[in-house]
Amino acid sequence: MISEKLQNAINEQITAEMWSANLYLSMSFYLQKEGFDGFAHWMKKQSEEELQHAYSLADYVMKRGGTAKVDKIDVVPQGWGSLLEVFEHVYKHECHVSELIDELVNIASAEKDKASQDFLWGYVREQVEEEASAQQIVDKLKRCSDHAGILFLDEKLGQRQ
Ligand code: OFO
Repeated sequence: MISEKLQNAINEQITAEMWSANLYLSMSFYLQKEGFDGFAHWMKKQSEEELQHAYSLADYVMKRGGTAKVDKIDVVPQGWGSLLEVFEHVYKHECHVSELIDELVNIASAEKDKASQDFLWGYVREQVEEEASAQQIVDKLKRCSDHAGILFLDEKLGQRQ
């Protein structure tokens, strides 16, 4: 059985994951409007992934005999100054989420809940990948010296499954 403290902390993370899903959906709409269909597609997939994270956290809480909850989701930003600014924001946000997940592991550890630590380590590992992929896109965008490079990247990111 999951402790109430960890259950509540994971429930907060469910809300945070749903906020992330909305953030990325908002970014996807912005990118689509700016004509970057591939970047918009990538971002929509990212939004879907965040929802999956929320679902899987909720499933875990329930599997451990707890109660999963969705709280109020705050509004997300609606506009950015450039393509690079969007992806710098993604990278910064993922670093922030990594800190939130680390804190969940700390709570599970303080509660001596081995199963939850094991489950949450999966999220820690996934954050490493998410930070890296956002950083890679930022780096590539910084290296694009012309419009052709950006269109090439747009085409590539549009292929995300
Ligand atoms: Fe939910 O993984 Fe990123 O934020």
